[in-house]
Amino acid sequence: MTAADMLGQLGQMLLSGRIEVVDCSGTLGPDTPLLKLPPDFAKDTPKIEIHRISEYDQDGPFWAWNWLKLGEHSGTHFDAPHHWITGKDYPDGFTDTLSLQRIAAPVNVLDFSKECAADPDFLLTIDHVNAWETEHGAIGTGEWVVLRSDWDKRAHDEELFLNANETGPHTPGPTAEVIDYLIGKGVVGWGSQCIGTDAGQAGGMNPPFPAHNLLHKHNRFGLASLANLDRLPAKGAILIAAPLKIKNGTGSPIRALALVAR
Ligand code: 23J
Ligand code: MN
Repeated sequence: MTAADMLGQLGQMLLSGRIEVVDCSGTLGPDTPLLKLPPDFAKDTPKIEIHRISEYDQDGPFWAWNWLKLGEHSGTHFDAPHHWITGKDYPDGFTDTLSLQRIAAPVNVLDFSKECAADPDFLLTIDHVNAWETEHGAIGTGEWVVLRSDWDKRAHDEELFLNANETGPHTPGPTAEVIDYLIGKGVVGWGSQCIGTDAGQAGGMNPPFPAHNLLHKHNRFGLASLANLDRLPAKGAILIAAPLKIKNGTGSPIRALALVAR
């Protein structure tokens, strides 16, 4: 069968619903949880604002439209390599220059939601990934890898989502060793259902924020605040994570789409 035949079949399967488009994004709005940096860093990303321009009124009798105040790293979003100092020199490391061919790829969904429920500081190790690969199959070159923590079920409440106390945020994430291992496998990127790609306590790791540091150093991508990973199979879905084409952008909110066979 030719690629054109297969694409035609894909079209028919989308129309019939045999391939479902699963929404892996959360809602963007004033209540969307946002990262809070330690107070030694003065600037945080601003709260999202949605301002009405008009809604069939004297400012626009026949039309409704809004304008937004929105940080690049807000809600379900994409981290481009230029976001981190280790990835600053890639010409194709910005939202407007990265390769779109890379961002639509098979996705490996590592379900450690039970472990994350039992321990909010759960860290994914190489042993966890190796056990997952033995059960579900090898992670391949160019693929996405996402940690299913079911943290999206907390996203309605910023305090619950950030899960911070006097010792900082307590949310699951990867060890540096896992990120190195996945980079070695050639993955396109790593995704989390928490506020960022790194664990809450990742500032104290070596290197600090290993997902950010290592992924972007190797021109790989990050995805944060992913939703509905509980609706994806361990293997077999296609994830499309397309950032807005922001000029020199370091990241962007995304509408993350997963194509899933039903
Ligand atoms: C800025 C500084 C530190 C971090 C982040 C942003 C993120 O997690 C992000 O949204 O990329 S850790
Ligand atoms: Mn980010």
